[in-house]
Amino acid sequence: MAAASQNFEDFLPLMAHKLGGDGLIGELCNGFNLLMDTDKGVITFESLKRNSALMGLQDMSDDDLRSMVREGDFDGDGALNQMEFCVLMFRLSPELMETSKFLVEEALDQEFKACH
Ligand SMILES: [Ca+2]
Repeated sequence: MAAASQNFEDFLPLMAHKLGGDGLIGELCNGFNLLMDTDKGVITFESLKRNSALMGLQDMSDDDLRSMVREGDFDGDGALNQMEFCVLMFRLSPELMETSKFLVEEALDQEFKACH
């Protein structure tokens, strides 16, 4: 399980690039705008706590919210930028992950054909 999600994370930047802001990623990441600290442009523990009810997360404890930020924070700045949030959402949703893998494979396939 750990190995699989590790592989998937490698995909994400490529996929985001392929699908762009108007594609799947854009749809999925709309939640980012709801949860972020509008002054900083990133999701912090505080902004998550303030806005969590909008995402149906009001039952999550402070510890849960904190570990959510910690889990998604790849560059270690203590906040989630849009890409970090998207990756986290994918990791929290195995079903979404499967769909996305398929889309990435399809995109790669098209790329391959375009080169030949
Ligand atoms: Ca970060």
